[in-house]
Amino acid sequence: MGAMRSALPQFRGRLHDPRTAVAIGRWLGAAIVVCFLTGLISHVLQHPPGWAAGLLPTRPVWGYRLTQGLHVASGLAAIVLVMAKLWTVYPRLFAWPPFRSLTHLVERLTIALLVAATVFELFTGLINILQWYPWPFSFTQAHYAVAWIVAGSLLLHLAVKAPLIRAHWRRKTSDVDAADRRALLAGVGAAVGAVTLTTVGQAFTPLRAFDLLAPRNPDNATQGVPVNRTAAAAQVTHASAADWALEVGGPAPYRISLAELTALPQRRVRLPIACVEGWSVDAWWTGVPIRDLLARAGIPPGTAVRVTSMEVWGYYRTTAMPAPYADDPQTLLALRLNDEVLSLDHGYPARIIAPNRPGVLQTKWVSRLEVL
Ligand SMILES: Nc1nc2c(c(=O)[nH]1)N[C@H]1C(S)=C(S)[C@@H](COP(=O)(O)O)O[C@H]1N2
Ligand SMILES: [Mo]
Repeated sequence: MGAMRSALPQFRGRLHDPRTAVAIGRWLGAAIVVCFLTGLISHVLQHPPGWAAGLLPTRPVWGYRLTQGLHVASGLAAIVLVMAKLWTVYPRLFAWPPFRSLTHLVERLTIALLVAATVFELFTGLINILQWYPWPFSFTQAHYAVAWIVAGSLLLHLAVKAPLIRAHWRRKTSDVDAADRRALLAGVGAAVGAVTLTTVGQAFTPLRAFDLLAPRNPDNATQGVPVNRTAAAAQVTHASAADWALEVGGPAPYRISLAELTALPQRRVRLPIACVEGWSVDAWWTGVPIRDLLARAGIPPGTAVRVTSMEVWGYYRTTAMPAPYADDPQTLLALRLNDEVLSLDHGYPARIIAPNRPGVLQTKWVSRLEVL
């Protein structure tokens, strides 16, 4: 035992202390809470449980833009904060003996779980906003499930450490390391600020000029809007769009050509595309309200519909549109974007645009609407 102990590294740095861990932990905890709650909102909007589908709010129209912008921003900030927090506490990895009692062992294992789950969430989230999917599992399912492990193990961690957190919540006037600690915290704060400032412009467009690190530059876009899935990737071509007609299934099903759709009363609305990956831009959309198209097929208000795309293959070839969106006068089968005919990449001949909805559900190249 003695030999083992002397073989372990010694740590003399004074900021590996509980007060520093608590000071950074407060910010990290806040980032994780914001990230968890906004992630939950995103999950419910994308996969509403049956009873909730009819209750999804379509206002404010920028709601998802805000919550998903916060989700990605708080997740990116948490990467910096986790690194600082782990630096503060890592000497404890070398504590000897590794555990003093069964409770102490359980406590250490829950911390291991918390760290592993948090690192998994931040890493998969970061790679996802870079649109890189190197793993065999479904990102959304795994990211959602592990979020609950983070939440559970964080609650346990806070409960176990409550006395320590309480004891170190306030700065002690007698603290000799206060100046060093202030410098460390200022550095961590500056790093979080730098990461936020250089990425948040992807959703919060007034800061667009500083958006140096976010993977998508909103200026590098057609018709003023970035493109996630291109027509080429979806195997939609101008030739396949040429003999296009929209099919609407219902009690009185019908087919309608692009020329006929264009001749129907149009509505022009300003709505954001708010991608799950955190970028977002406002645009003008012009088209026919979905509820008018459904009414022509004899579909009553309050009906959920299935939207199908001409896309040959893809996770979002068909999407479900709950009744609140189908009924909303701002939900359009859009034919124009920023006053131009939709480009093929933006969904020509026709796409969905609905208020307060994740971008993945704003189906492009729509070919069919029907009762779900
Ligand atoms: N048919 C279809 N529509 C789709 C997608 C898709 O993969 N297939 N991707 C969605 C995603 S993830 C986003 S963010 C928006 C982006 O729309 P834009 O390319 O016009 O900006 O389109 C959505 N519509
Ligand atoms: Mo997206």
